[in-house]
Amino acid sequence: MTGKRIAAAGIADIAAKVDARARLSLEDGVRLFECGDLLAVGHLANRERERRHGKLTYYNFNIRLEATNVCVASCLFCSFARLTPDSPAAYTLSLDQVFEKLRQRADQPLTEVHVVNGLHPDLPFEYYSDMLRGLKRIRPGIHLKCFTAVEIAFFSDIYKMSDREVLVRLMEAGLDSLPGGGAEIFAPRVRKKISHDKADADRYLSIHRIAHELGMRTNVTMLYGHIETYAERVDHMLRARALQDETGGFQAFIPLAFHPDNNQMRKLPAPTATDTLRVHAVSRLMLDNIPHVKAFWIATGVEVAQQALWFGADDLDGTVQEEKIYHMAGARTPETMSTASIRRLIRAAGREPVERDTLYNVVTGPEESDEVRHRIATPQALSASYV
Ligand code: V47
Repeated sequence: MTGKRIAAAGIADIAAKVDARARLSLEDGVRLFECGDLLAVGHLANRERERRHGKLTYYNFNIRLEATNVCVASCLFCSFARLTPDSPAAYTLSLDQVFEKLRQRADQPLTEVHVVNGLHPDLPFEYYSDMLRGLKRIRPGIHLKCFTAVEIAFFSDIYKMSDREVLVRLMEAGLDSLPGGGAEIFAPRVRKKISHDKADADRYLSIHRIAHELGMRTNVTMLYGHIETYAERVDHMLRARALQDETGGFQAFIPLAFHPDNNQMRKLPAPTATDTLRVHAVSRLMLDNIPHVKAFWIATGVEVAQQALWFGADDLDGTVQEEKIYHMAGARTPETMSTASIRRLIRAAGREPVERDTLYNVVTGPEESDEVRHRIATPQALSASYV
């Protein structure tokens, strides 16, 4: 793309800042959202993506476990939560049922278990610590990325511990990192409306700060496409960037597209594909200190996730294998993708697939044949997967 087109798009000064490795401001971020030429914004983001990662695109071999959907919080965007244990469709798995989900995957070369739950008012702390211990007993080498900062805050409040104490005790039980969920939009105007009764932005960020101090890596998400303004999106990114300046502990920024089915914001339209591409691009440009931007294919849709690999994203998350939060909110993506399908989609987008573990160590590079690592995947697992 020529400098002429960037200039015609009105973002030549922002391009010059990016080239000079100067930081973009709130106003720059808003202008990138308002810019009429999406491809010009995407071009700048892609340059930054390629400067960091070339053509490489990361994914991992993981499973998602949602042990309970009972949740005392009443977030307007949520289609997953049930307020009380006796609400219709409320569920809480026994620890044996949780363990069985991992045992069933004994034949798969998984590297990560990602656990997210509702805020259940009646379970003992041991439910969570024994869950971690049991998962590690079944697969000692597996990385446990469990419990959002919002869950950690809830544990501190109901079990009467400090946030640090909760994190230390869960780490002793096997916790390896925190996922990025629960961030939503940090700006108080939005947060008060869409999720007024859970940890606020300062608490979320403080828990991530403590996790980083304790040596854990974490992710940070942003739920977009509902009532937030462009300035509130950029403000969210800047708050994540500021904490990253302090700690360096965030690995990935993950924009999460709002899904409107079966929740209290169902009258709102879902964000469009172009908005999704732009959010990934602006994230890449604003977050100069966070190494990875993830296009979570469950949330964006598979096809848009592929395009996002040219708009700043360098990661697609993983095989996932069972997903409730998005599918209860109307996602039409499959619930799982085989690693062979993920690698094929990445190659079809003109990128090079790299299987990583949670900490971005390379498990399988682009050059290795798909059969090498996945020959032990069962035929059932492959035929149940996407395409
Ligand atoms: O915090 C809930 C979001 C998050 C809806 O860290 C919704 O690697 C859209 O955080 N429409 C949980 N989004 C998922 C999450 C995540 C996903 C992938 C990777 C990682 C990671 C973390 O899902 C919640 C909330 O922000 N969410 N309901 C909805 N209707």
